[in-house]
Amino acid sequence: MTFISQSRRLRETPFTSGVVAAGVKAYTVYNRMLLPTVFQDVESDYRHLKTHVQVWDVSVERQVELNGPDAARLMQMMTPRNLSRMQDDQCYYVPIVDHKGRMLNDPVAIKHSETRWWISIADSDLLFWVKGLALGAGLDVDVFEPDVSPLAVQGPKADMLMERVFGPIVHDIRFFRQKRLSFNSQSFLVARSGYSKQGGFEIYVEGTKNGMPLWDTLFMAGRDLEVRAGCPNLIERIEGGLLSYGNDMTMENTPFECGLGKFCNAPDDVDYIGKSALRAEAATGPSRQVRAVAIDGAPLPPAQACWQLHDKGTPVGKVTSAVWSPDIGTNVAIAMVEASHWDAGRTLTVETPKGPRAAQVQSRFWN
Ligand code: THG
Repeated sequence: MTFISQSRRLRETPFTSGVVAAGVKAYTVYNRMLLPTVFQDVESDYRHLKTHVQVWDVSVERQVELNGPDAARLMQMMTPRNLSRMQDDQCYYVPIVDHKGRMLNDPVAIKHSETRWWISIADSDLLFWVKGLALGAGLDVDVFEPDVSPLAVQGPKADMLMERVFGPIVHDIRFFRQKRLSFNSQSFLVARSGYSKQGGFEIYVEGTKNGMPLWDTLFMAGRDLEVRAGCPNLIERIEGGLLSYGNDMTMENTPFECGLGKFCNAPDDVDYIGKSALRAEAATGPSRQVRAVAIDGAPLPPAQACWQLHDKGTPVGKVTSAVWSPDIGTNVAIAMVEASHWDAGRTLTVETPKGPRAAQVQSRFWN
């Protein structure tokens, strides 16, 4: 057993004391911060998430704020998703691509107004790209990381818990919409979103000092709901097909390869970085794409590196995330599969740390 040394570079979050008191057992590093990955064990965390309600410290979802007259223009420059009809209370899942149409990040964009946006980033240093674009294009916009830390409330009882803390207004927040709700003498942006398929909210906590009072209130209010500290769950997110930047996609992949083609919908008259590359790929279709894959046999350990997929020795892709699912009763996986072999029902072979296994390409994920 080895440990990660703490230092200023590996940042604490406003909720670190709560996470530690709740008995966090493992972390990963994400945006140079600690992201909890296990509280009890991955399977009991999973069962609890699907049954009750959890509070997650997802401060690692750092915000890049765009603030100024050119904010909306800068936002549309960076994504192939059509932002022209986005309302001031909406959140959009947006591919962010480079000039070759390759994924730099897959964040959630939050629109406060035409002149103020947050980009809630996945694990890559998007701030540098955004600052560089604003400077290079001579745009009138400030780009910075504000003191904002998302706290997610996820699970079937999330609405009940949130109502107790913020009032019945929470029921009026639709999927991927947000409202500003008051708590003590503050107000926080609250969205119906989160990195699980169990439903719930994300509270964008502004001000580090405001973190623990909200955390403590949620736990007190949710005692009889069996609220627990939790975190994005590997089993639940693979079943649901929620992609993880750096794992299931990298800077090598395009949005079409990631199955995010439906978010490449900007009309012809809108310009954005990577447009010509993405239009060319839209015409031919991608040569490989993300697929749900079921892997036969006994429970597999989580994938630490890609596992090669092949068809009688011919390489046809790779498994990028995999884990045993107690509910499905098989190993569930996310893979990047070549077009020649991506049809549902195909049986391939995957080279796992436990040896070769049969792997069936699925028509969709498991939710
Ligand atoms: N919430 C917020 N920020 C985030 C994440 C989040 N930043 C990092 C990471 N997660 C970004 N990646 C994702 C991946 C999937 C989703 C959100 C962010 C997601 N997808 C839904 C789905 O696939 O069913 C809905 C997508 C849609 O239809 O718009 O929620 O979780 N704040």
